[in-house]
Formats: sequence, structure tokens, C-alpha cells
Amino acid sequence: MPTFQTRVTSNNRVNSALTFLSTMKMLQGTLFVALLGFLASAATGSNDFLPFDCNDIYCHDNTSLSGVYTIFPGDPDTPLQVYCDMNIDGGRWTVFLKRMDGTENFFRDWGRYKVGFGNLAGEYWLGLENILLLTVRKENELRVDMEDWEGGKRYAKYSSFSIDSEVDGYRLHLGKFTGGKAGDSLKSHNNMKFSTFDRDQDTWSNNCAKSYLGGFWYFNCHHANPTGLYAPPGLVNQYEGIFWRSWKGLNYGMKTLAMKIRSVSACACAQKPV
Ligand SMILES: [Ca+2]
Repeated sequence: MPTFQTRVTSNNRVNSALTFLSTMKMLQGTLFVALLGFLASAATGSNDFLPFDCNDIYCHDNTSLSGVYTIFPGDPDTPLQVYCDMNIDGGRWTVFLKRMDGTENFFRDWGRYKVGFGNLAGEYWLGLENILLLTVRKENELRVDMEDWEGGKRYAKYSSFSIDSEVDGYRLHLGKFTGGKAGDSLKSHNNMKFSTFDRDQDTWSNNCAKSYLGGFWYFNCHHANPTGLYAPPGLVNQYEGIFWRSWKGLNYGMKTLAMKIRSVSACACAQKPV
């Protein structure tokens, strides 16, 4: 029957159209989910790539610039943000202490030095537990970069750097001084436990951290004070500033100072493209 046939044909067309629309909706949904996945992946900057340190980030992409990145020195569920120096001396440096403008308070207690504090884009301390994670599984070298108030720049490098766990006082193990015109001001700090004003593990009868306003591997007490008071020279007492004795003496606080570590194992793609 023509009318019925027409109706059936019409119904078939409607059904086909509905099926088409439904399929398109499903496809759109799938595409939307895929797009979300892509955006999430792009946002984390990874496809299951879990860099251990800044060295891994550079090896994964040797065009990476200096800046704040997420690394995984512990397990995959504990991301850690850190500043990576990808410029100086071949880059790949994981920065664990940065001083640059005096905006952060470094006269902190044991608990804060243990877990870290500060602003990753500015001044910060990465935390002794994180430094331990970074150095317990990989062998690292240490570099200390500093700048005076007249534009002069110096550095000091050490062949290895690691620390013990908290039960052993985060004791410092430093390799040999391997160069830099800042000179070696950390030699006497080697093999010292870490001290803060509320946990005195130095070798002095008094409390170095309390007297000199930082947290560090003090002996009795220090030839460098990277966590000391931030101030131009002459504005703080001797020994209290961010001094580095072998370059500027005890009474000169640096304008900037950064301590950074780098895996000593060769990077598979260490050359930046020309
Ligand atoms: Ca003491």
C-alpha cells in the first residue's frame, strides 16, 4: 500500500537519521573524552613520563628551558615541584636552595627544613627529605652559584653530594672540591649533621643556627651561611649574612646564591640541537 509504504520509507529515513545522530553523539562523546585525555596529558606534560630529577627532564627533551617542573624522586604518587637550571654549565641541575631577593624567611625550625618551604619561582628550600630522595638513588655532584652586589659571579663545584637519613641527622657527605673561583668554603662542613635553632646537632657548645640565623650543616660554626640573613653588605652582623668566606669573607652577604645537584651519569642526549 503506497501510503503505508511511504510511511514505512519515511519511518526508515527517520530511524536512519536518528541512528546517524546517535552515532555522531557517541563519536562526539568519544572525541570529547579523547580531547580531555589529551589536554590532561598536555597539562601534566607527560605520557606516563615520570622524571626522577631535572636531569631526566633534560634527557627526555633537551630543548627544556630553566623553570619550575614536576619530578618524582619518591614514588609515582608523590610529585614534587622544583626549579631546574637548564642553562649553567650544561644545565640539568636540580636546585634545592635559592636565594635571590630576601622575600623568604630562612630562620625556620627543624620541621620546615625537613619538608621544605618557600616559593619555587623565587626563594626556597626544597627540604631535607626531598634532598635525601634525590641523592640516595643517584650519585650527584654539587654546584653553588653566587653573585655579589657589584655584578660579580662565582661558583664552587664538588664531585659528589649526599646526605644521611633523619635518624643520622641528615649528615652531609661532600666529595672533593673540583673548581670554581668562589673557592672551597664547605670543606669544614663535610660530615656535619644538619642543625636548626630547635635541633642543635653542631659541634659547638652553643647553638650555631640560633646565633647565626639559618639552618645548615654547621660545625663550630661555619665558613659559609647560604641560609643566613639576606641583606647587602654591612647591614647585618658578621657571620649572619649569606657569606662565602673564600670569596668575600665573613662580612659580605651575597645578592644571590643557589645550591644545585646533578646526576653524574651521562645524559643520553646531552647535546642541545644546533
Ligand atoms: Ca651545639
